[in-house]
Amino acid sequence: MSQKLYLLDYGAGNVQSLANSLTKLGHTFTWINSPEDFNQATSLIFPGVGAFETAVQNLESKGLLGPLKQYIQSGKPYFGICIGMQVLFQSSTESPSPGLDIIHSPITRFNDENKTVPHMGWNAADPLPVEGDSLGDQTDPAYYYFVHSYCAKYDPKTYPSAAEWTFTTTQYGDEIFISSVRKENVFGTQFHPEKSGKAGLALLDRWLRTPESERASATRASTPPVLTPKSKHSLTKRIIACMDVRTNDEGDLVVTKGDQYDVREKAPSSSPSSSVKATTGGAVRNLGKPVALASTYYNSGADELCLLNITSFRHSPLQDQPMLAVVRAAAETVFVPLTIGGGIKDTVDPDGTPRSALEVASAYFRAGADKVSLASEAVYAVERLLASGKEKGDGTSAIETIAHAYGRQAVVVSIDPKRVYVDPETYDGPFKNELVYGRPNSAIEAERGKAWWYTCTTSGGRQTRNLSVCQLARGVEMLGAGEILVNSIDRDGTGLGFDSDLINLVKGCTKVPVVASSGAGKAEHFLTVFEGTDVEAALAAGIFHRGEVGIGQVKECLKSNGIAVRMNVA
Ligand code: 1PR
Repeated sequence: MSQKLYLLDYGAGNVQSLANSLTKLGHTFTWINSPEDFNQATSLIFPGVGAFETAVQNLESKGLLGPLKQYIQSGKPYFGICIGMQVLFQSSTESPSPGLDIIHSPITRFNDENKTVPHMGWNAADPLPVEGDSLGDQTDPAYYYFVHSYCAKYDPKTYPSAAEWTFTTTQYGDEIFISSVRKENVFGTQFHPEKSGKAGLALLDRWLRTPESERASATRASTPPVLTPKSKHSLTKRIIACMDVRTNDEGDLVVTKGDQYDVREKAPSSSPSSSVKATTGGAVRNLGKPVALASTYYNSGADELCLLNITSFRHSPLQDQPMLAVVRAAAETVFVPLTIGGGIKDTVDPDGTPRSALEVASAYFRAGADKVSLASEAVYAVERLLASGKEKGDGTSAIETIAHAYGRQAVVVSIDPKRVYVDPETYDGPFKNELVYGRPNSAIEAERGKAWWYTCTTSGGRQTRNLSVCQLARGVEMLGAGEILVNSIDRDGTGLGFDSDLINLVKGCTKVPVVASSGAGKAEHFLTVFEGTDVEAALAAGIFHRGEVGIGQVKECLKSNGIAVRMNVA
């Protein structure tokens, strides 16, 4: 009998990426639309993205939770991804709703005392031996993309049931957790194979090409071993390529790149005098087409991609939004995480239909985005939070509504800070505890002997607010952001290197992962930022777009200096 592959979508999160992966691999599938569809399926994949509670509640409200459990218990092959694996467990401390209790152990939160949470990025999956299982033949651990705050602990003494199911384990900080389960007809991964580049696609393909009878009969080999944490985990530093997208003067959507956020060519002044400085105001720089560049960066080993709609501070309706088409097309060829930013806010369509920020974000997730990034709205939300004097938001901000539905790991806050230089002798303002002092021997002349604090801006640097980066970082974490992208208007496009003072300042205020951005001019700048700060990822735009430095070159430089990166992506 030929395979009838079904996919389960409970309506929250990026399931499009899995669909795109399967199409790329040449597998056909049908979506589960009703409880009856489970009877037709001979294989089922559940790409659970988002938050445990939303997943369980949505499945329940659609009448799919019971049939899902019956399907799994019927012995037909099942592949659960992320939340699709977690629902197999008894419970999750993320949610009062119980899981399916097929594995009698809880899902609990990572300890964030000594590490950032969520666990986000590429980490190794170390196989435990499974007898007679071709999926277990892999000897080298492969790197896969993880993004989660909750996990099943691998601890055979406390959780013997979960250990029995364990197929691979992964270490984050000093915690060892179950990164995939495999028993009889069930396979589940905490990581996202559909977002794990070629290694992930190969894993999906192997499962789908293994005869269904074999997939339905995996057995464990022996008593699960007790594992002790290694001195260092294998989570790699991420290298991200960012594309600033806007319409140029001819009306085409292009990737552009500014110097300190000015994306127009420098037009020489009409004055013949050489003493007159060049002025701005030329054409919008065009560095390529977003979808083609995204595909190039994926193939050259980028660990993540970021697409920013940089003119979204203008009216940015959801209806006929051109960035949605860009995301849809990029997601067909890119199988690493995609972050989309710009315009994630309440808006009104041309026909007068109001669209909430959550609706806008949902449209991007459905198109194939894995994370959305908010800049201006995040500043306004923190300003409201501080004005309220409360320790917690009222649940209505875009950060809160999106994090509630999709999980905080899906919400990035992009900060656009600018330096405010002050006289350290006389400055007595509210940000004196956040002052940064330029090193006397700084290579950047303008910094020597100066002091400054970092203010937040909105609308792509056009409006300066009386809010510091530390206030913003603390505030957005409180509201539910899962990652902070730290740009620098002073360094953007300068090639002078990342602003490590700024990154360390933000890092010191938050427990969520931080991405360093702005100023990369050579491969060694990535090394400097990873050696000089604890940042989890570094992002660049100009040097990649202009072909001055390749992603592979950056990774070679990091690897040869002992920084863990994901190599061998071909
Ligand atoms: O306010 O939520 O609609 O989001 C708008 C988004 O667009 C923000 O994330 C903001 O950073 C971005 N943005 C707005 N205007 C610009 C601009 O350049 N005129 N781009 C802009 C910001 C900064 C980085 C850049 C790095 C690396 N670009 O994304 O890629 O600085 O550059 P480099 O390696 O060449 O130095 P909202």
